[in-house]
Amino acid sequence: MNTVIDYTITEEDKKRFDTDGYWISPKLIDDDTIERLRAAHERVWTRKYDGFGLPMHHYHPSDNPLAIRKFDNGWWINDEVRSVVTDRNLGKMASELLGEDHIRLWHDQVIYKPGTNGQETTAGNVGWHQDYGYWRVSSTPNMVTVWIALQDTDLSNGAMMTILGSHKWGAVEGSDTFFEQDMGKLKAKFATRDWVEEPCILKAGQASFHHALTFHGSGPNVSSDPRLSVVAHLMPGHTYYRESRQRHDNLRYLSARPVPGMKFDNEEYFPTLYSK
Ligand SMILES: O=C(O)CCC(=O)C(=O)O
Repeated sequence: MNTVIDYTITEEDKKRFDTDGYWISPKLIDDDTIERLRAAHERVWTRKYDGFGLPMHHYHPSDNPLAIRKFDNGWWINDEVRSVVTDRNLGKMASELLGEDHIRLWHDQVIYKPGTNGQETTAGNVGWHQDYGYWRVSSTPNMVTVWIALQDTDLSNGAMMTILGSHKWGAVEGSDTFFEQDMGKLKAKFATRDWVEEPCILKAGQASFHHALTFHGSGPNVSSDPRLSVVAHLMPGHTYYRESRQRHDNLRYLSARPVPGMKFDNEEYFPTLYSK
């Protein structure tokens, strides 16, 4: 049983992804699943976990209720999240967009951006960054992030924005800036070429798929409700550890003493979503 609909990427979808660095999907999950994932959010933030494990990271500043919160690898501790981020049909779409035969999960995120109810604060911002800015240990930047909205999402509740075509800029130095919240300062740093911001306007259940080199970020959620999402970061099956000055916690799941060249193919930690 799949949680995600079976959608075949069209030539036009692929062209959009290749040209702009992102693509907006049709509604991928039904209303019941959306409700279950919203309930999953409530459970994980109160540390009610499925199974006996822990997530990879848990970022939840206790001193500011308006701060962005997130889990990495929510699939380790929540069954609903697992059913979506490991779904074969999600992998199939990624495979078609990236032109890769085999797709695995790199890791996931469960993200909660509180509503400020009109209060001005940058605490919920996600700074302009490239995902690959964090993933330089991966042998390929040909990876994709699937950001699934659990409510209608637009700029009023802090929709993610992408920079059109920025995936063609390559891996930009210092682009691991998710947690920096001064969007203007980051723009001044990175907007050395054509900087066209495009919001990802999504209905609940729709997803944006962005390339790992696409700059993206998000501003305040001034609505009165939190903005909830589940995010899957996906990689090709041939991805291996490329030596880099930067490290990533995924190296721990390769081996206690990982060496460059090792493939991220341990099913336990990097499950296959799709194989052609
Ligand atoms: O949730 C956001 O606003 C940004 C998320 C993000 O950076 C990502 O999914 O790669």
